Amino acid sequence: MTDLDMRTPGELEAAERWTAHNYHPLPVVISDAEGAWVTDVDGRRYLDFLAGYSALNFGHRQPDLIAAAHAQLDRLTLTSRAFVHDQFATFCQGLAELCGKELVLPMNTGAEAVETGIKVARKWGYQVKGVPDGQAEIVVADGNFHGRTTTIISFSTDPDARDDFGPYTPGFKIVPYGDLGALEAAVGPNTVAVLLEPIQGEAGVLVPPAGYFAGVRELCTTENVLLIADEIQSGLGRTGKTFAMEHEGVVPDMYLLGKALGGGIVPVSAVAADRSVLGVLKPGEHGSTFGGNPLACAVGTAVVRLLETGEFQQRSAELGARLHDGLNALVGRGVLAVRGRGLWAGVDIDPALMTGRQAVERLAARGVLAKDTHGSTIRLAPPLVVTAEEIDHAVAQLEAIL
Ligand code: IF1
Repeated sequence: MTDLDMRTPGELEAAERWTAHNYHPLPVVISDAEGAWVTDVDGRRYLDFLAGYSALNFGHRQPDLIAAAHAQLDRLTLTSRAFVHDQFATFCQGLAELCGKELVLPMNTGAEAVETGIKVARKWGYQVKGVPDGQAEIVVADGNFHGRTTTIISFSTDPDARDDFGPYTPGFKIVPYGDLGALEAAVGPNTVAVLLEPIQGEAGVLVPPAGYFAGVRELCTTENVLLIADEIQSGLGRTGKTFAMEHEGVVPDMYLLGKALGGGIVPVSAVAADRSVLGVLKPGEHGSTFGGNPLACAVGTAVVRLLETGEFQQRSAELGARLHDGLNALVGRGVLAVRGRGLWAGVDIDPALMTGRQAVERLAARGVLAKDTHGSTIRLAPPLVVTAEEIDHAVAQLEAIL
């Protein structure tokens, strides 16, 4: 029992009583938040170094985003796509231009963007590439995390995400992440797409070898295969660039976006691609009740405006260097390895010292919120509004628990 367990028993017990146990949350009950800080029901403050798994890149309740949401709430919140609304084109154009793509298809959750990308790639394969019907193959990487739907977990290599959810969707090949040779061997005449995270988040913030994605890009171009980048967690400033793929100098055929696109306020996700790809969809072939709703578009447009300045990307690059310098100073002093880019780090703690869960419990007791991934690895991903002093403070707490 850490002294965390003694806190806020009432709320914890009620949550435990009335919900399915598909999570094992830290015993922290949050009631307020602003910027990089959250406050629990007892008034204790924590630095948020998870940021909603990168859904809170702009910090809690970023003023421009909240203002956009408030204004839209007082005008119009939902029309369905049976009609158009006055926020729709502005959002889709702004996002398409941010991505350098011709079209955008708005959805809600990341998994929906991934599912949309899979469906579009398959239809493109049949109608444009000429793959025989029902034979489309998509290559993915082991250690992937792309969401929790039955098709997506069909190609997961994580037993917790996959076991007992069969029968599984066919049409996927799994290759080692970062292994270009294995990918080349897996691509065949029926391959319609390669689906990859530019940096694997859940796997422990794994950055592939330099040159890997340049090779993937060349392979996909040569073999007429769509390169789909799942930037749902890595994108929108997290790694110091608008898209993590930019570090590799690579432009994918399709961006899958989510999390921070909704500013930490509403679920907003999207697929961005050129007409030659997204143009395969005709009316009635795909959709969503809330996809592209007025509130989502108003917030999404405000997010695009924040990203257009380049300020958040710059902060992530500069402060990310400070974070990684601080973490690397702990290697050999309880930390085995540090990975990541920008304000995103995976930290392997010596298993002899503690598990990842124990580490994040001890960090929480010292006022820093983070999340373990697997084993003794924790991920650190603060909002991009975090200050240098707050980064130093968080690193100092990690040093203290080691
Ligand atoms: C949970 C993980 C992170 C994602 C990438 C698609 C999605 C995600 C690269 C789906 C979502 C979330 C899901 C959330 C925890 C979190 C997570 F631990 F599950 F794996 F971030 F690493 N592509 N990741 O990271 O987006 O449908 O959730 O909006 O399921 O516990 P979503």
